[in-house]
Amino acid sequence: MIDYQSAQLDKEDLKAIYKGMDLGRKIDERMWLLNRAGKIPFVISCQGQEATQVGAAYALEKGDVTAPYYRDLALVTYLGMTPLETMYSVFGKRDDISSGGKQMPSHFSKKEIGIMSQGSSVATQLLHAIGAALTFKMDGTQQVALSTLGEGSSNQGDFHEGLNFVGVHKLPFICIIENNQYAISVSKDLQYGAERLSDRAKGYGMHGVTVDGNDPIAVYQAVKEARTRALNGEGGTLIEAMCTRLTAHSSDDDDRYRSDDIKAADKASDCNKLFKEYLLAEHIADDAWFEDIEQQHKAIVNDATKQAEAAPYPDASETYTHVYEQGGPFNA
Ligand SMILES: Cc1ncc(C[n+]2csc(CCOP(=O)(O)OP(=O)(O)O)c2C)c(N)n1
Ligand SMILES: [Mg+2]
Repeated sequence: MIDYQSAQLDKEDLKAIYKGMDLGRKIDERMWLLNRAGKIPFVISCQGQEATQVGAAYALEKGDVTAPYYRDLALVTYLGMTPLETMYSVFGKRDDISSGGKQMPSHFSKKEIGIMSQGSSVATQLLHAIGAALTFKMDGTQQVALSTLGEGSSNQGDFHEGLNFVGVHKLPFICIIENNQYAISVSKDLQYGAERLSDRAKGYGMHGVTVDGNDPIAVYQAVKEARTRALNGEGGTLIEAMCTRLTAHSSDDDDRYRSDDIKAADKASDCNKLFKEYLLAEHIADDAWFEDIEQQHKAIVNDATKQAEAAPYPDASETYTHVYEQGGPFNA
């Protein structure tokens, strides 16, 4: 971990960051159990990327806008998506705030806290956030837009076109590549030839930096600095956060392409475990504090699970709500 004082964080900040990481992990772990028990159809996991996600979210301010990607459960939870809202979504229940239980889960959106709507086509979310950044620049407001994506998705045309636009117009935009080194089964060596994806920033006219994505303090510092630059009119930043995908790509992927040795090594770099060890070693929190947080989060996740499981599914009459303006082909 980098020195937290040099990042202008104090011990309470670090505890708040850990809490965010732990809550994200606990919701995610529950989702896998529910999936394997046949209760929810699909999980795509944030596990191993919580340090990047919460470190980044911690550096944002009210009024900033995010266009996250499907792995960002810890990020959106920290920003204010409640565990119950997440559970409604994964159960496909009517009260799901993103789609009324009709989209795949993990297409996060929550207008009140600036989370933009998204779909599954990777990298499209960048363009939405860059549009928001253009608005901030035109209106002269003190806001930034942040978008995230995986390293595999950074080979999409949307990424290159979007970041080029950011560079041309010096937009208040922050892009984080959560580089977990796999795009489903394809390892990073078969995805790109560059040594560091942040080097691409130079070609767009942006600032670029690669950070240890297992260190929430380093990610926080990088996003904080990017935010300051953006608000000073110095344009966008591309941050590559090196992290580890601790699970299979999704609940539909058996992950046999990673050897047991690789999986064991990945487990050892679990960011939540490493940050907990750091907080204990630095005497920032003790075992009793961690035990208390665990219990609190378990109770929150239990309540959310029970409530969402008991909630109603959407009615068939709602099939076309928010899909067709006129209420669907039968009513057009
Ligand atoms: C435009 C598009 N092409 C392909 C897919 C199928 N797809 C979904 S996730 C994924 C891999 C993305 O890998 P990466 O960007 O590294 O993100 P990660 O899942 O590793 O976090 C692919 C190819 C898609 N959703 N959208
Ligand atoms: Mg990846």
